[in-house]
Amino acid sequence: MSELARFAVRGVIEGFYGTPWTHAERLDMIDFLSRHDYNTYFYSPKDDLYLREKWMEIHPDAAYREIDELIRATQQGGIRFVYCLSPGLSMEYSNRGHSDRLLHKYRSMFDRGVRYFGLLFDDIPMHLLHSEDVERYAHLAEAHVDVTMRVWEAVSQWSDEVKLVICPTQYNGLGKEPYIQHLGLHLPVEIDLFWTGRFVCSPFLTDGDAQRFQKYTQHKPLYWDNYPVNDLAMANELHIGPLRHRDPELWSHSAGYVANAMSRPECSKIPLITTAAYLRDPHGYDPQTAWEQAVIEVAGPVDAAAFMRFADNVQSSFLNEIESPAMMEALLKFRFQFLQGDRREAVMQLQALFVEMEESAEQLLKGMTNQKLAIECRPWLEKYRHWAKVGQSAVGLVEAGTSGRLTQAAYHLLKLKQWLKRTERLPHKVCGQVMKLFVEAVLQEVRKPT
Ligand code: LTM
Repeated sequence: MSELARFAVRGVIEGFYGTPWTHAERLDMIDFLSRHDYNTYFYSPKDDLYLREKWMEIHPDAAYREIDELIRATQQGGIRFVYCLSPGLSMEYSNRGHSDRLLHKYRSMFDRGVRYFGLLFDDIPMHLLHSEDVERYAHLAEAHVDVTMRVWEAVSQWSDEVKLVICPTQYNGLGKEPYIQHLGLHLPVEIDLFWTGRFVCSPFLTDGDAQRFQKYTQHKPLYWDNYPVNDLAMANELHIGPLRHRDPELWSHSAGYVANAMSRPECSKIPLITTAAYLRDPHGYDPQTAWEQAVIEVAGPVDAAAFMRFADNVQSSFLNEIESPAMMEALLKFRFQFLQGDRREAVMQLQALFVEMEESAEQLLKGMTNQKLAIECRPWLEKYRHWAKVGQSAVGLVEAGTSGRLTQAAYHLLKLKQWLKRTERLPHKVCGQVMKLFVEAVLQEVRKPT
């Protein structure tokens, strides 16, 4: 790897909607980040009231004690702690009292050792909310520049080491939209701008898009990548697949890369290890290899094989076009072999696969070494076990039906319908559409007149 191929910021943001990480989980994550060559942790859970809804109020004493401990842990681990506030739901940008409140909170963190601050305006309306602001500013971007400059002028006086990042309200697109251009052209280049790429969740992050962003805003984007986060509409997906489709030269066209994690920290570690591999060596990055290593590290060597079988079926996300690849291959092989005439062998092999699937699920549900991982994955593991049962009944039906054992076939058909109903009640995404299509094909055969 070239020594220069290095993202300046290699970060993780606790920036999701949903239950924030616990204090113990944060400490563990900071240790994890330090061991995997990340250098920045952004403290910004959307549902921490004191960072967003009650942004004006100071944190309770107990929270300050925990934050002190987090700051110490980041200092010891060589990680920068970024304290982010999201005032946009209620802030009057023209109100000096409001910006003084912001500064008061940033100052309390500066006095605790924090040198990197975030001012986040994401997920608020694209228009001005208060009549005073409407009178004072031509548009939202002008207000955001004004308040950002007020903050920057104060915090940059505190120390030369202070850094500031803004999350624009429009944080995705082409980079040449009027709002983001206005921000870019009116804010000094030392202030970083978060950018999620073309979309909120961008399937691809490309050098070309980064260059265009810089051309129009005069800033290199600081990538806020919404992977592996799985909040809101993605809540039924478990993003434990590897990072994909990030260009290898992105490091040179960006101010850095920050991954938005899931509210499930132990699960997040799997994709975050693959992300660390990408950040370490973007040109040499191979998603599959990094992923296999990540699973061994997080699930542990005893459970790695079973977990990998499970994980192969839990890859649904905006990054991944192919769902359940191994299962898909096995089903295609089955179909081919079955039609070619070696029916017994085809049935035996597919039944063995579904039995192994159930055994893997049982192993992971009952006694996984990494208990926390098992707890976080439980709903998806349950669904995986259910699909194994569906699969076994379906194969049983095919086998009995094609060998003329009609009583057994009726029994398997009943079982299949029962398991299918139970499985489809579970909302979590496992096996994508692959198992469902297989079962539908089997049921269609059954419905055919003899
Ligand atoms: O992406 C950004 C900048 N903001 C929010 C995140 O807090 C949220 O986690 C993601 C994913 O739902 N989407 C957002 O809009």
